[in-house]
Amino acid sequence: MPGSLQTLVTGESNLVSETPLVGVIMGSRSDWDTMQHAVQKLEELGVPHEVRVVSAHRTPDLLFDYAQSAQARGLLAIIAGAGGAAHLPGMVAAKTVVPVLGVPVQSRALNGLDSLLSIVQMPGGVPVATLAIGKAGATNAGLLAASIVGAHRPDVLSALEAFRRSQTERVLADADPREP
Ligand code: RP5
Repeated sequence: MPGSLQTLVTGESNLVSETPLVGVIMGSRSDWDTMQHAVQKLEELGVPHEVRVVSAHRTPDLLFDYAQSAQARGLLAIIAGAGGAAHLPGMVAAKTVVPVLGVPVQSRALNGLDSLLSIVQMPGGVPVATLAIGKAGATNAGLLAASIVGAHRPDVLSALEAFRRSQTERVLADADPREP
């Protein structure tokens, strides 16, 4: 295993107590404001996960190591967020059959339209499940990854169902928009 990946697997700061089932990666630390919402959902739903900056352009070798070893390490889904020329999700998908969920980060220059188009327009044969731009996309990526994990983990599926129920109940209990 390459040194950089060894650090990822053994580095305490990146690990929860269980073997990660979902990898959350992002092109830059500056993506964290957005990507934290995916991680928040994984935490709420009890999904073992790892978090790491992996840049398609600045650390391409790490990207290849990460994607190539993902399946063997037991990852069931990879959430990949990036902004601008957002090649990370597509390049990861090119190197693994683990499902990749792409989150377009809202860029300053073009409001995330560049990120969205970079991620969504994959050639047929190499899929990336592309989410909405920004916080909503990151949140939904966390929920979608939990659904994938839920097929193997009944506890995660139950947590996801409970989340949906409580969301519905919250809306029904507060249905009059004129009330503060
Ligand atoms: C992308 O470039 C990253 O995903 C980030 O959204 C964007 C800008 O990166 P920084 O210059 O802020 O590191 O690769």
